[in-house]
Amino acid sequence: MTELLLKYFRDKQQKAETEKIYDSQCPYCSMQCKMQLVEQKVVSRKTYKTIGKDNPTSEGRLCIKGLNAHQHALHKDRIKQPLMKVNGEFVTVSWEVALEQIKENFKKIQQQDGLDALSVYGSASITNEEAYLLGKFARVGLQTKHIDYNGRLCMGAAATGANQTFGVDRGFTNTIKEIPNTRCIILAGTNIAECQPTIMPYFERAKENGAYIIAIDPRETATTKLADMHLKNKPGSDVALANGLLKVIIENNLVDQAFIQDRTNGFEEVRELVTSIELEETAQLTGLTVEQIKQAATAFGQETSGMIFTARGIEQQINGTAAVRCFINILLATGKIGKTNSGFGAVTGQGNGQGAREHGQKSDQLPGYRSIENDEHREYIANVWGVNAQDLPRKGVSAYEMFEEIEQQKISGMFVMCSNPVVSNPNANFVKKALEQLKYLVVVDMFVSETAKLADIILPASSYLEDEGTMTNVEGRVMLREASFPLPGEVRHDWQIICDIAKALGKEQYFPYQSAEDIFEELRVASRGGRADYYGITYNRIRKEDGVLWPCPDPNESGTDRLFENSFAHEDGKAKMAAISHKLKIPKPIPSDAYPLFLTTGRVMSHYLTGEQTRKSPSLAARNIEAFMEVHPDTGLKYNLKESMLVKVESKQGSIVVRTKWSTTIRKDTVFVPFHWTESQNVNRLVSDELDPHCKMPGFKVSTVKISPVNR
Ligand SMILES: Nc1nc2c(c(=O)[nH]1)N[C@H]1C(S)=C(S)[C@@H](COP(=O)(O)OP(=O)(O)OC[C@H]3O[C@@H](n4cnc5c(=O)[nH]c(N)nc54)[C@H](O)[C@@H]3O)O[C@H]1N2
Ligand SMILES: Nc1nc2c(c(=O)[nH]1)N[C@H]1C(S)=C(S)[C@@H](COP(=O)(O)OP(=O)(O)OC[C@H]3O[C@@H](n4cnc5c(=O)[nH]c(N)nc54)[C@H](O)[C@@H]3O)O[C@H]1N2
Ligand code: SF4
Ligand SMILES: [Mo]
Repeated sequence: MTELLLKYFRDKQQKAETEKIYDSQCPYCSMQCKMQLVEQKVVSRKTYKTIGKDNPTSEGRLCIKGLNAHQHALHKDRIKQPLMKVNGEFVTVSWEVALEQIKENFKKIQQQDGLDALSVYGSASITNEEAYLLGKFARVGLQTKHIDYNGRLCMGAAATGANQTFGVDRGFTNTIKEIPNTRCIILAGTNIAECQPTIMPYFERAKENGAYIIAIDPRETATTKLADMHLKNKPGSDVALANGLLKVIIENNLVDQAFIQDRTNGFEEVRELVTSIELEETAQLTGLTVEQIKQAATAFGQETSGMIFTARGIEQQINGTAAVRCFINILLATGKIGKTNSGFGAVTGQGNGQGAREHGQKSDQLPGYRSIENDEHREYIANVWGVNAQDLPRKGVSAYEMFEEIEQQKISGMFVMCSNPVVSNPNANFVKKALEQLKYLVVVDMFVSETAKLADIILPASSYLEDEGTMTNVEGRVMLREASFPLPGEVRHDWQIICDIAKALGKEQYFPYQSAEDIFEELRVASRGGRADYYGITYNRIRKEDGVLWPCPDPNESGTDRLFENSFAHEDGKAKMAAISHKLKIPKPIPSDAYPLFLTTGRVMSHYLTGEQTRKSPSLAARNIEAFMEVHPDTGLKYNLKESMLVKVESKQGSIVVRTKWSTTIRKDTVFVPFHWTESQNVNRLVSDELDPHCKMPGFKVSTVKISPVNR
């Protein structure tokens, strides 16, 4: 061997000796891409990079957010000790002191204001084990009815729509692997190219195989560019559009009579409603042409297979549940569900947006998707938890409504875990005031977020690199996030923090866990027999099978790839179609002289939700350093704006200042602002407090605003 080769192998060996690899899953979206953090030690300096790891869903891919996720997790601003507010300043304290203060304040509030005066605000970015435990903590540890979570603002409408229609809510009815083989795809209010980037190859393959893709979005996005047809509808007009599409399908006899007969209820009412609509009215409501509506409907109706995907674009509306149901009506009428290559997909948002909506964080829910108002369900869970069913609280209120209850002095203490509600809730100015009004606020976070700033105490939580547990991904596949990176400072896992507080409150016997797996073992039993049944799933099984799709009631049988092949989950086995008009009791905002433009909100590729994490990542922050308002130049000029200048955006609720960004492809009556920034760039200062009556989803996607230049 030559000297050169020898040197090469020596170097390589040395490198290997100083390289460590840590498994994890991306902390961001529902794709839950598997990844590895590679730590290299060169002399005494450690460097890090993230690489993808093969798995059935993301197939080893990562997007830019995943590739740079370690930058925030390893950031110097991570809090590593509890922080207590003393005279308006945060000081570091020991866990002992922190837990003692929490105990004292929680007990005082319970004695003075009653058990329901304490509230819990949870998250769909924590593991299944933690989401489950947080629900138990509220009901057994604190004995309060007040618990809800950020998923209310996310998957609320999709979940309610699916539950009402199918009787069960697993985001995708089919596995992701079927997408490339379907013939026609409707993407309704979803920007997968920027929000679930590693899913894109499935859709690209579908297109290569000849599928016709229809995208519905008021803006042109990287996703609508993939589509064969882009329906650039007015914000908030999706119910009208779905009903119009179904009218054309029915009148052109593109329905599946046998399927309707055998598998559904309610078709007659739906037929009556939609056929009574004039397409000219649909065109006027949606801002599309009759021709476009006919073309889209026929394209979908005439194909032998098809899939419809919805996301927040149609769901974050005060009739979001209705929009979901009306799009599912199209699948049911054409018999395109419960079959190979045909089905529905509500594209889940957060990393554990699916699992965290199943096991009891919702105000009206118990584990396994059980109902807190159902006596049998209460009895079953009380038994698993070793408490009396009578002692379990009843249902509480939704996420945003908890802030209203603070104002009404029904809630005086709050425990926030893994969420930043000051930035993510509608009517943000009001939410901030409400939180300031609390007697006591505990925030568990990795950073001093906008919400954490208002806390009396901040507890340091572990990150995706450190915290092991299961996450249920976009497909409904339960995955095990292996994580073993050393905990920095005195950071603890969310589940440990819950157990520590429970112990301080004298409830230790109900929270005896030593590991995430211990909690999962209890979750399995608690979910057994429920709609989201995880009983058949174990850590070992997940490891062996690379994830298991729920429902999986039996350890000896496989999970469920495709739902509804023979029946739906309602008692009679049939799906419930719903005849819902676009007309609302409380109408949606429509542009007026005072507020002449639609405002819609959403995301950009490089940032995640309230931006608390991605703004800390230099590689991501560099791509979008600040908020902006996407506006058509014709509209901008009409309001005396120029490209890239500061603009004041005002609604009835409040105002913000951001920079203009010209777009020749957005509707001229609509502007768009992403919600990843805070303070004077927090677009939620403009969004109203109106909620969907069925699921309590805020109308993030439709506000009306006026815009004007900021004179300097
Ligand atoms: N990069 C990135 N990825 C993410 C996230 C992130 O913050 N950043 N968040 C994750 C989470 S939690 C979620 S919930 C998902 C969200 O994923 P998406 O729902 O796909 O994202 P959004 O940008 O909120 O909205 C989708 C699209 O809806 C369009 N839209 C707005 N109003 C309307 C309307 O009235 N009708 C219709 N048909 N469309 C409308 C918007 O223009 C936008 O392009 O993304 C997940 N992935
Ligand atoms: N205008 C507008 N508003 C919206 C939306 C919209 O489209 N438009 N979308 C809504 C949607 S879909 C969502 S999902 C919500 C999300 O809203 P939020 O839940 O408020 O958003 P995040 O930024 O994920 O907040 C998570 C916080 O927890 C911290 N954190 C991260 N990981 C962990 C962990 O493992 N443990 C703990 N304890 N803390 C952790 C982060 O630092 C961050 O401060 O926003 C909603 N708000
Ligand atoms: S953000 Fe989503 S698509 Fe991107 S790497 Fe993370 S999990 Fe995968
Ligand atoms: Mo979300």
